[in-house]
Amino acid sequence: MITRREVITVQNYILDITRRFFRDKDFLEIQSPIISTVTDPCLRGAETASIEYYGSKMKITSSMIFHKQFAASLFGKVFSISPNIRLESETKKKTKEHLAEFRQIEIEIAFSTYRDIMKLAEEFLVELTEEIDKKFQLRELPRGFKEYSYKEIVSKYGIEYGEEIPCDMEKTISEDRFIWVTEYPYGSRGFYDRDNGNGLLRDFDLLYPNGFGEASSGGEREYEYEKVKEKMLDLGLNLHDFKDYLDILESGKMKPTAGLGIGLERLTRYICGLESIEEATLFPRLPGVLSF
Ligand code: ASN
Repeated sequence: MITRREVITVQNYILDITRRFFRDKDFLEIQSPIISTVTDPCLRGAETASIEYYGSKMKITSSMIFHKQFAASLFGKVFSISPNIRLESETKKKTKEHLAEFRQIEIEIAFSTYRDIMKLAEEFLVELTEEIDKKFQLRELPRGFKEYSYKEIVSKYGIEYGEEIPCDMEKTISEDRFIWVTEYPYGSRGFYDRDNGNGLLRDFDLLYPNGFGEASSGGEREYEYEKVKEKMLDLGLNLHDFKDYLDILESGKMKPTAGLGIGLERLTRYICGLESIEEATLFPRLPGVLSF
């Protein structure tokens, strides 16, 4: 049995390795805002939260995707350990992989492709695994990766084209190595995933080995004002809600970027082999549960 103290010690080490890995590659660490006029609305079923702010409303960061996109446009290569709030439905409690508050290791690079990001993520996860193995006697952690296109997955597992891969299905798909699922169909993801002009997106998800669920998602971003507006309207979003973000795009300050986010508590759960995400943090916020 691993104690909570040991879990948090491993998590400290994960954060040390993460910071060292990205700093060695000339990334700048960015501090994410916790509140903003704009945050990611495309949360696969979860809702964003907001607070009263001097008589108006500000959103609580659900993902710093737009801020890291801008930070990478300014500085080239950035990363962040960023807190997120997502109001998941209470039924998500039983997946053992959802928290309403969690942290992401966020990475974003200007003028890069989703393939560059996948390569970097593999390098990072292999190095992390090796360092953890050297330091702690946990369990055998696989190093291998395999890629399937989203199209291959839906035809192999009978998922309806365009639908998300359900959480329990991710366990069935899982192998004794990491699995990339690439190129989701246009319309199935956020407006910010860049499309290749052929109905597919230049994006990916990454699943942990051995049934530990989703590790990451990411891809190339849309950054052109007209295109983003058009895709927002397609999704039925109100452009006015995204004014501050759209103003940056219109100014031409947003560069083409690509990146990904890796949930810190899910990574900790996977590395430590924990049954539930609840064990991967000292102060878990399970969907619907009020807690200290
Ligand atoms: N972090 C994810 C990404 O980089 C986005 C998200 O969390 N919604 O693509």
